[in-house]
Amino acid sequence: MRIDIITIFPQYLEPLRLSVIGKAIERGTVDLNVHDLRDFTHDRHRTVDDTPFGGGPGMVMKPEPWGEALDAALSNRQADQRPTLVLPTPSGQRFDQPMAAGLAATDWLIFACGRYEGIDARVVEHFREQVDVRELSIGDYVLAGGEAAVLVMAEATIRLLPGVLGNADSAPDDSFSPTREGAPLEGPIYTKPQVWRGLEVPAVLRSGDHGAVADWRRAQSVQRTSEQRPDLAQDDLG
Ligand code: 6GU
Repeated sequence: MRIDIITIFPQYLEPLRLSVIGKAIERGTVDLNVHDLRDFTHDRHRTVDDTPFGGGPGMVMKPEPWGEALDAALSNRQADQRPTLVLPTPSGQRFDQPMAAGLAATDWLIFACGRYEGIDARVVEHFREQVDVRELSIGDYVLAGGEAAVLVMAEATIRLLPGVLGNADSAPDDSFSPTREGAPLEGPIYTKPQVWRGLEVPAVLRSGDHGAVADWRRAQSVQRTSEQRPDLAQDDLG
């Protein structure tokens, strides 16, 4: 999968080069290209923002650098390629696990990180012809810019690509995995030692009875979901 990220803070995205996501980039599972929006300005101050038409507080990102940056990212594409352009914004649709899976099923993502009050709306209007546009939010709170949200969405997406996770942390059991019907949250987990500071690992997990272990985990998961996320609980489950 190819991923382009356009930002005025390229260093903000460097954490993607760490750990399991970083390995996916090194192996070539992901072709990550981070672009500095200011490289597409032409004035001495490398200006990317201006005051809003109609008045109001804050600044708006100018369309010209975005137009050039997106033209550059889209250059040399094949006629049959239609990338998905993700615009992180608190006024977008809520990003969730099925959306991560949807993004992981595409072969080219472009993330456009806005700062200030946002990007001039004509940029999306113009590029809709060439890309599938998704305006996405990671939750109901306001960040200073899209970069932190792109770290979140890119990591959630990349870890779902084939070969990115080892067997040790498999995706099918994850919280929110579609296989966890009605009880999406994972319950408690334990490792050695069997007793730590007087606290014992639940006996069922050491019983060797796989059916009993599965039943116990399911019950824990149902309980956790109803306690922590009543909005996700399906109240007809044991
Ligand atoms: Cl995607 N961007 C910004 N700036 N703030 C957010 C967000 C995104 N999602 C939640 N808050």
